[in-house]
Amino acid sequence: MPRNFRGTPTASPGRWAIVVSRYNDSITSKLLAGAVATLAAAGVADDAIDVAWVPGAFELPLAADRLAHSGEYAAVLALGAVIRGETTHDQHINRAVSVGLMEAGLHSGVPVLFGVLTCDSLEQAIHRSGGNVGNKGIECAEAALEMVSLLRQLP
Ligand code: INI
Repeated sequence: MPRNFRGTPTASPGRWAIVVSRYNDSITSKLLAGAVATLAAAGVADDAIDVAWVPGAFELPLAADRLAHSGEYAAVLALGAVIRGETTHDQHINRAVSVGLMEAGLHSGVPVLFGVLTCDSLEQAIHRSGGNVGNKGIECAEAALEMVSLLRQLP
């Protein structure tokens, strides 16, 4: 019988960091509320959550990398909302942010979660921040809980 490892969406001991972007803050504040409520529902105490605000999504990886390498956090959740404009600006941001966040996780060994909306319109972002397509902040917190739990089981 193969040995199976599977994380559970329950609170593991430790502190939790959330990096959130101020750009499109009408959206990112909802992602943040969803993430905090999900961690709290899993049993994470309010004062075990630290929130760091950055100007825009492009700045998420640097702050996430610093927090992940600090040794103080079980996981780092990165929340942002990039909305396509008339130019390719969003593509450059999205590529840099997704790679930067992945690298922060791989290099630190701490789960760094990608809770960044990459939308064609504000309407899409509204739907994904507590509207009819869910809330990416909730998903991000659930994935963080599961990954912390999984990594604590893995050899
Ligand atoms: N930052 C975002 O978080 N979302 C966006 O939609 C966005 N757009 O469209 O420009 C955005 N730009 C700012 C960027 O993240 C940096 O803060 C800025 O370029 C300074 O480095």
